[in-house]
Formats: sequence, structure tokens, C-alpha cells
Amino acid sequence: MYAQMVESTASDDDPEKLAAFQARIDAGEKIEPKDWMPEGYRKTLIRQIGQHAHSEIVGQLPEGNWITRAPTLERKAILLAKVQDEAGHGLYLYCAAETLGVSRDEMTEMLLEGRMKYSSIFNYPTVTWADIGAIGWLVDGAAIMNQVPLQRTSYGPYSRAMIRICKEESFHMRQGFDIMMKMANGSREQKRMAQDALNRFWYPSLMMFGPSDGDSVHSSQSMAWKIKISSNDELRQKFVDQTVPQADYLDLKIPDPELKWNQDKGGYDFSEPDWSEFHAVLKGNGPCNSDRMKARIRAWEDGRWVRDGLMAHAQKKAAGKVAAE
Ligand code: BYC
Repeated sequence: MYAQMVESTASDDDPEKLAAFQARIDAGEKIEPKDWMPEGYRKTLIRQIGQHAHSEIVGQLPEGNWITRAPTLERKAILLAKVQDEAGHGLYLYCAAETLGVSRDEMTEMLLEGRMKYSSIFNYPTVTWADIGAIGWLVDGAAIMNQVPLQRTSYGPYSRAMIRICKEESFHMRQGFDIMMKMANGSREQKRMAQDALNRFWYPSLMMFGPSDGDSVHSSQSMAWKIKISSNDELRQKFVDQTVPQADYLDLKIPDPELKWNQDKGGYDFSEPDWSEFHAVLKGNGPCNSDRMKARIRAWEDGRWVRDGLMAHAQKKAAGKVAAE
């Protein structure tokens, strides 16, 4: 279906239509599913929203790893709710992408065949309970930094999904920071675990914003179309500026000897992540890539009978063979 859709709209990109479309974007109008849009706009949205949806679903795995081992019943209930929220975010985003003419099954197949990505961050393991704190604080913190501007993205269904997701992400970040506060103010061993989690998650969190602006393939066109509102480096800088005082409050040390306040720019100078590690993770060679993909493939295969059953039910219902509920 996706391939057909791409073919049927490819000839539509004439200069007048493109100019009128850009004028709508520049005027701050939202683009809705039935509106005309350039093929590149549609494809970019499918890529970005689909990648984002996959990230929410794959993102359940590192945290799900700790549900059975959360230190208290209360922490377990909170973590369970958070992981369920991520599934919900995935669903809102898949639904937003479906309005562009691609099905959830097609997007899942693209992910499983390696034709679509998910966020690099979820290829790192969660080895201690403090990692769950670090994910909430840093990973959800980075996600919020990226997603708050996306509430103003030009595509209506994406923008509306982001508004709802951001509300929940704020709660997620608070729960992560709360775990970090407990750990950082706990025993020496707990504080050591909190510092260790920060050491391991700091640079992978900086990588979440994508390559630096000079190396970002899609940023300039995506920003012109207001699919992206801010550049990768702008968001990374804001994230560092927001997070350093929080680390100070926790009495934890950001693992960057070059980190220092720069009065002239009104922000921190900081070290770039190791981009060769980032590219290796994107190519599938991070610490957990193969585990994550195996888990998604198994879930897809194990869930086949449910999808088949639901489809059979829907077909029977459409044919009037099942009483309406
Ligand atoms: N990981 O030209 P660029 C979450 C790829 S999860 C993997 O700058 P763009 C959460 C990029 O796709 C957060 N790939 O690209 C869930 C492109 O490759 P392709 C998810 C990355 O799209 C559970 C290439 O590198 N959030 O919230 O303009 C628990 C060149 O990059 C990454 C989103 O997805 C990466 N980190 O900018 C807790 C937000 N970075 O596609 C939290 C929406 C770059 O050409 N997405 N690449 O093969 C975006 O804002 C943008 O897509 C990005 C990248 C900033 C990620």
C-alpha cells in the first residue's frame, strides 16, 4: 500500500503547489491528512513518526527488565505504569503515521527487516536499579526536550499526539529524578550506583538528539517544513544546560572534564559524544541491538494468532455474521 501511495503522488510535486504548501507552513497552519502535501514531506513524517513510535515500543524493553526486581511494591507499580504509558505513546504515534497512508504492520515489518530505525539509546543495557532512575531523569528528560517543540510541528496528527505524550513524559522524568534523589542520598553503595548510572547514560543521552548540525542529513529540510522545530545541536545544548544544575543538586558529577560554564554564550561548553560509537550503534553493533531485535521479532511472531483472530472477527462482523456489541 505504501509503495503504491508513493508512486501515485510522486508526480504532484509541481512548483506552484509546493509554493502554496510552503506558504501554509510559514503561516503556521497545520497540515491535515487529506490536504495535499509533497511526497518528501509525507515520507519524512513517516520516517520520523515511525522511528519515534518504534522507539517507544523498544524503549519498554530496558525498563521492563526491572519490573520484577523493583525494590518496593510502590516502585514496581510506578514502573509498570510508566512502561504501559510507553506502549500507549507508541500507539498514538503509529496512529498518527497511519494517517499518512502506511499501516502499522508495514512499519513493524520495516523495523524488523532493518529498514526503519529506533532510538540509539535503547541499545544500552540497564544493569542496576539506578539505571531506571537515570533513564527517567536523562532519557525521558532528553525526550521531553526534543518533544516539547514538536507539539508545534506542522503535521496536525503528530502535533496532537505530542501534546498528550509530553504530559506523560513530564511525570516519567519526575519519577526518574525521584529514584536518583533516593539513591544519591542513600548509602555509599547506592550513591556509587547512581554515579555509575550517570556515567554510563550521559553520552548515550546526548546522542539521542542525533548527529551534530553539520552532519545532520535531514535537519534543514525538516526545519523548513516545520517537521522539526529546533536543530539537533540546539536541543543538545538546552539539555546540557538544564541537566547540569540537576546533577549538582544530586551531588553527582557529569562525566565530562571539559564541562564548564561559558558566560559569553550563556550555556555550558561540553564534550561531544563519541560519534563513531553512535554510528556503530546505528549500524546494529551496540551492546543490546541484537537482543532488542530478537525480542521484537519474537513478540511479532507470538502475537500473530491474536492479529489473525482479530482480523477474522472484524471480517465476520463486516459481513454481518457477528452480532454487534
Ligand atoms: N537514534 O539527519 P538526522 C522516547 C538517524 S524515545 C537512531 O539528524 P533527523 C522514550 C536519523 O534517523 C525518543 N537514529 O535525522 C521512549 C537519520 O537516519 P535515517 C524518540 C538516529 O530525523 C521510551 C540519521 O541518523 N524520539 O521518547 O532529522 C522511554 C541522520 O540524522 C538518531 C524521537 O524519535 C538516534 N538517536 O533527526 C523513554 C523524536 N539520531 O532515518 C523515552 C522524533 C539520528 O535517514 N525524532 N538518527 O536512516 C526526531 O526528532 C529526529 O528524528 C531525530 C533525528 C532528532 C532523532
